[in-house]
Amino acid sequence: MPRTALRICPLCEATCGLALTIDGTEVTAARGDRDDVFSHGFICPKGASFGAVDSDPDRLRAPLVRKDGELREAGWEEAFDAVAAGLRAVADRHGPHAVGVVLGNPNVHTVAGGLYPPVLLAALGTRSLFTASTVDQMPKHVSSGLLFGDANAIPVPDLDRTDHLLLIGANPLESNGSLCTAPDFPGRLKALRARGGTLTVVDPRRTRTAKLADRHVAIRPGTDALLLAAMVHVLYEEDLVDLGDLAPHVLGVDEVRASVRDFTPEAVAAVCDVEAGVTRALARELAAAPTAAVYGRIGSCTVPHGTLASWLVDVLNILTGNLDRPGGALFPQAATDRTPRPAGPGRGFALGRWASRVGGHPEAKGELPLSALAEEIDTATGPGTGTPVRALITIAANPVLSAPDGDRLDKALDSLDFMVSVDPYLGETSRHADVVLPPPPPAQSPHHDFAFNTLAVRNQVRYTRPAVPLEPGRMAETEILARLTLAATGRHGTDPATVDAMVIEQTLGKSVRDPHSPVHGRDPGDLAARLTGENGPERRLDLMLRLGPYGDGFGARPDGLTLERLLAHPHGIDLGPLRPRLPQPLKTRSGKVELLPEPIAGDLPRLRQALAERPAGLVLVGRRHLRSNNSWMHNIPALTGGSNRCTLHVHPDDAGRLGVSAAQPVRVQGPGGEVTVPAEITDSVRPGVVSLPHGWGHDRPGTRQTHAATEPGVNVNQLLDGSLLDPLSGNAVLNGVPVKLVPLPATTTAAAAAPVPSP
Ligand SMILES: Nc1nc2c(c(=O)[nH]1)N[C@H]1C(S)=C(S)[C@@H](COP(=O)(O)OP(=O)(O)OC[C@H]3O[C@@H](n4cnc5c(=O)[nH]c(N)nc54)[C@H](O)[C@@H]3O)O[C@H]1N2
Ligand SMILES: Nc1nc2c(c(=O)[nH]1)N[C@H]1C(S)=C(S)[C@@H](COP(=O)(O)OP(=O)(O)OC[C@H]3O[C@@H](n4cnc5c(=O)[nH]c(N)nc54)[C@H](O)[C@@H]3O)O[C@H]1N2
Ligand code: SF4
Ligand SMILES: [Mo]
Repeated sequence: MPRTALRICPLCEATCGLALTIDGTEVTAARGDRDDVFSHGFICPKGASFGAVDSDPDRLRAPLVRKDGELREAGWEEAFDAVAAGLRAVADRHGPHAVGVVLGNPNVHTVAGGLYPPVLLAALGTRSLFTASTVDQMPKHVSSGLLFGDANAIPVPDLDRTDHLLLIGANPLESNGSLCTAPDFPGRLKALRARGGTLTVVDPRRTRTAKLADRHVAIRPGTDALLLAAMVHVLYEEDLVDLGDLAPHVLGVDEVRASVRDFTPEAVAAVCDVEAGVTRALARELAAAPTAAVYGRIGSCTVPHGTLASWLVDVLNILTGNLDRPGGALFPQAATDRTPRPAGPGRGFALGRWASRVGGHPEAKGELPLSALAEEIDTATGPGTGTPVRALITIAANPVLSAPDGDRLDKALDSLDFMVSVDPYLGETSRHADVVLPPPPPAQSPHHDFAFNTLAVRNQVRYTRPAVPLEPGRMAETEILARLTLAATGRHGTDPATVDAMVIEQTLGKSVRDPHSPVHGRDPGDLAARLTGENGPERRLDLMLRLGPYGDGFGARPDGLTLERLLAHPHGIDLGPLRPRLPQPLKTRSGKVELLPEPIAGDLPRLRQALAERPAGLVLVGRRHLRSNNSWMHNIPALTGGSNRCTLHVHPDDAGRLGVSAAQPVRVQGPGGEVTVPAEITDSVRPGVVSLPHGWGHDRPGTRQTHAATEPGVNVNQLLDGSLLDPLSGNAVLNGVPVKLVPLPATTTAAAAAPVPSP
């Protein structure tokens, strides 16, 4: 008899509740859970394909260990023996920084990724940490760190109550939203318009989101910081600055006025290709709206002035009094957040506490740029001290496709002394590993959104246990990461439960000493004994919930949250709309919002220089497709084909000028390399801009993603050489990259294309 099980979808940031139909151990259908307190039944094609994603026959079933150059199936004991030997040899010989760690995107979509990487990193003591954040949202972390003193204090647009939304470089109709967790983002945008609100979209492409907008501004890629600075200029010039209730919490309002003096709408018009009148209208509309929110995403972050653009997004929210008020942009409060401490000065946010060895890139949030991973492996000497990365741990990461210059990284990975990948697939990156540790498919894993609940448009909490028991021979990803931590740190063979016990003991030890904690002065041993849950990860979730802002404080607030209470609410618990929280979230040294932090002021001259730039030629931007997800979902037949293809979007004017016709192969040349790809002629890109999606290029030998290999596409990141970065955050520049096009004869296939001179 088929049964139903609930499971939060891990496939994008929207975190929809799914109702899975399960026959035996197989997921035969997935629909939206209508009773889910947050998603109310919404589902997209990826969620509807949960069963196909879960049962993909190419998923690895057992660990792989390299013997005589070949990866072969092995038992878990043997695999962890190899991990312990491989990692310890490098750490003992070359020191902790010679062991690198790469954390990829799916870590924010798993319980394991939320709980164990911090323990692993603390145990390793390595500074060689690289994550997907530096090809994504690091500029936002840096600007939040500088403005609010906390890199994770990211204001979220109050989608359901705002009167005016200004959306910059985001396409939630395809992506379903990012750094703004909102199941049915499209429906929420439609509701905004239906209640008389306005939607403005700034994007070089006329996306499905742009088509929904009242106004679409097709800006020249990479120039948003100039547009936003000009909007700030207009607010001052036309006396539209009005902080309202925020005023007592903000320092630096006059300093910002002076800092944007040069950025008049007229001065930025030619660079941005946005008429001065439009820029003024954008600023006036923002100031006039009863409530408004400015929200920027990928197109505002993965550009040369990513941190400045991210900063200006919040400067606009602040100067119009929209930060921290309903209908504006607010700080969510998740159930597993730490108990809020009383407001007051904090330790502030430090940037560049150390630098990368070869390129001298400053760390941000303890991370080095993913763009610099290859050089940290393949370059023996550099201005910094220390040794190259000789061993690598990758968890849920595929940087060979997602980071700049995969060919160089490919070679670098081959030269490592040892590499271990925690990954369900033998993919472009994991194929280099000496040991691959495959996590179980999602139906066999629990789910809770540690990260996304801190970015959600409504406070709520949900937890789903595995929908299907672990298959024989499988190991939970939580246990894989606990064992990996032990193996990497010389405690191989220890019971993995000791990792959770240690975290619980340390957390409780700190809490009972903290006068602001609800458990101040209590006995940590007694508290630990009260934790419920079937296993270590569940007890840790119980601990976080009970110590959190809605928690029962182990009896201090008897009606508060516990894991038991959450389990009694399988569709989740609604914790209400976002509420104003300032000044509590601020952790700057002043205890205020610091509107013009020194590193930002120091980067403004670079933006001033950009006023004079007039890029001739074509620039490249990316795009996402609703039925795709970064680099690992092209192996699911139900999610590929149709318009989900790796083609180069070219505007008809450019196609005419260059002699490119539909479906014709075109060689695209960038600073780091070239790819050959079929053209798709469409006026959805503005003239002067071409667009290629990322995550393709599944034609490397040694992978096992059979369906993906039949339509491999090309790796857009091969056009980059990794040298283009936003200097403050180390974020890769992935959009607005200059490229050249060479049309090739229609019969040319990508593999057979021979070099021809550039025009
Ligand atoms: N040109 C260009 N490049 C981009 C982007 C862009 O817009 N343009 N976007 C960037 C962004 S925003 C991001 S986040 C990065 C993403 O880049 P990565 O962080 O490298 O993420 P993915 O490409 O999604 O690859 C995820 C890996 O995790 C594995 N995986 C899937 N599920 C699980 C699981 O449950 N557990 C484990 N352990 N592994 C799992 C997959 O098999 C795959 O190997 O790409 C970036 N690259
Ligand atoms: N279907 C699907 N959903 C996903 C993903 C996926 O791969 N597929 N990936 C997930 C991940 S990891 C993330 S981070 C999010 C990202 O979520 P979004 O930020 O919404 O990502 P995109 O859809 O790439 O939208 C970025 C938009 O920026 C535009 N753009 C490019 N350059 C510029 C510029 O210089 N200025 C401006 N103003 N716009 C520019 C592009 O044309 C594009 O439409 O999506 C997540 N959801
Ligand atoms: S929108 Fe995202 S979370 Fe919701 S069903 Fe689709 S992939 Fe899953
Ligand atoms: Mo991302």
